[in-house]
Amino acid sequence: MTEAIASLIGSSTWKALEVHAVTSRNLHLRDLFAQDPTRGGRLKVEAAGIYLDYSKNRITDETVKLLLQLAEESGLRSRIDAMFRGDKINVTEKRSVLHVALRAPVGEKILADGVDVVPLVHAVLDKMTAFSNSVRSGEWKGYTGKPIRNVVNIGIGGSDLGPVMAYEALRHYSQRDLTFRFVSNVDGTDIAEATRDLDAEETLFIVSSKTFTTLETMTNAHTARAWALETLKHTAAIARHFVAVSTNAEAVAKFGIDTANMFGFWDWVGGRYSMDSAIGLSTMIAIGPDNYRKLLDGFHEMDVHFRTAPFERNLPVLLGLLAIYNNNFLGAQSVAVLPYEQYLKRFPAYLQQLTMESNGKHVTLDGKEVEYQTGPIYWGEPGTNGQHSFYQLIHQGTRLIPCDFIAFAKPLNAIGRHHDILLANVFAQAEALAFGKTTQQVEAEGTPASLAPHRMFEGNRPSNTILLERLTPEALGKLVALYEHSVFVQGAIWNIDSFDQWGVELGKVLAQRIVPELEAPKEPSLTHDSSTNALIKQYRSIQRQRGSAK
Ligand code: G6Q
Repeated sequence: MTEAIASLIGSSTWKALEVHAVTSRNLHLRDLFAQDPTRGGRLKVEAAGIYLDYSKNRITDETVKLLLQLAEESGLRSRIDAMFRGDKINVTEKRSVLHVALRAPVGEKILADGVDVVPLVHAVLDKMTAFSNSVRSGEWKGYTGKPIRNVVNIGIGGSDLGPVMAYEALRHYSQRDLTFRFVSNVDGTDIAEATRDLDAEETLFIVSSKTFTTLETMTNAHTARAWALETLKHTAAIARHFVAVSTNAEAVAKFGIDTANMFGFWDWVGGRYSMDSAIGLSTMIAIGPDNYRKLLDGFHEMDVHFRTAPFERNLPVLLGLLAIYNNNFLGAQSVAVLPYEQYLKRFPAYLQQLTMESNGKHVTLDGKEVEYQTGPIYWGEPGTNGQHSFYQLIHQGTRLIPCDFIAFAKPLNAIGRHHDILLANVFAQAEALAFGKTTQQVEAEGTPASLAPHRMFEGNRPSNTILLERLTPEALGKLVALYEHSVFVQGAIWNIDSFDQWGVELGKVLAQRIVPELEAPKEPSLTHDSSTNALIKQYRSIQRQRGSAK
């Protein structure tokens, strides 16, 4: 560990950034653009088919210089090398972090515990390919001899958000005579609604769970099993209608799934970094193996860029550093992710897990309380819908909310003027946020002075615009890898473990304790706090009033 990392806020660059942020407090994007007419063309990076315009951030060349210096001093370069080398950078779980190996081409060598994992990855990919082709072609038959028409992925968290997001994002490329559903919530409504109109004889369940012990997924999987058996009657049918994606062969076999139909992955793939592992089986069935390989190629292209591009032209590094500046030096508490692409409707939800589960940490790698803010809150919705909803607060509220606008120059559904109108809106929003509308401008339009404060826009609100050519499988891979690595950059500078998730554990343990208290036939003696005790009693009492109708 370098000295700079040992004391991030004590480092001279951190201090210089603090002073710089204060002295540039009165700078307005209007002035920055007026002073430098080349700014828009200069503060941008184009690489791997992505155009990132970061000129509408409250930054100067000095800010960028200091941020790049911070990256160097924080040892970012050696952190990147350590990840790609397979070092156990997930220190609290003593694991390598090698999602980059999931998209490495044949012939590349990436070691985990001295073993080259690339051939293992490709063996699973080949198995997924054969299976996907057999489902897509109708060759794979259900127990009664009918081909599969419905695929239901059962999983939660990292075993759900990536698959749903990718399916929605790449729906344009999907085999349209197959229906895809995703069940995650332990709320029975989720599985009930997902299965109510399906024919069990034509339905394949993919039980996706790295551990194969997650309460929600196992509960849903058992319910799905019972639902399937109502129609199929014979337990032998399970092997034709259930496959598993897991690292736990023993539990998979115990469930009744033939381990020949289990698709494996490894402990060096974190749940939220697993959408391109076997967890992507539903994606591959939907879009086909060729498109899936293109998705992996997109990821890989961004991996190579991240690993090799100089920091000043490195997309994930710049995106990560700008996020740090907005968060730690301008005090922004959240980031809005605003895709102007309807197919990316689940992208903000996916990013929420990726960013917040990774960087929502309060201690450094060596367990010391951090002295600075870590991961901001990520949220968002597709444009233009959000414009008619929460953008008001971003434009005229009291909080600073940096925005990531994501757009594609070419539409997948070219209908009339729709796409020009869509893109005009995304450019207009970034422009309005940056430049606002002065009181003078408002008054010049004839607005009475009393209304001018309501109608003026302060502007100076930062945003990035990420522009790609078209939403293809490659483009999605690049976009996801861009954010994965930008999360890494931020975590490396904050010196936190971006790859564990202990915060998810406590609730799981407590829920396991309460379940029997809700189900006990006799009044249990409760030893929680008085609020929890009262809630449990109230629940039981309402349940009793309803009699046995659970
Ligand atoms: C992700 C987390 C978490 C995990 C789920 C599902 O990084 O670890 O979201 O993916 O809890 O876990 P299983 O795949 O083991 O069911």
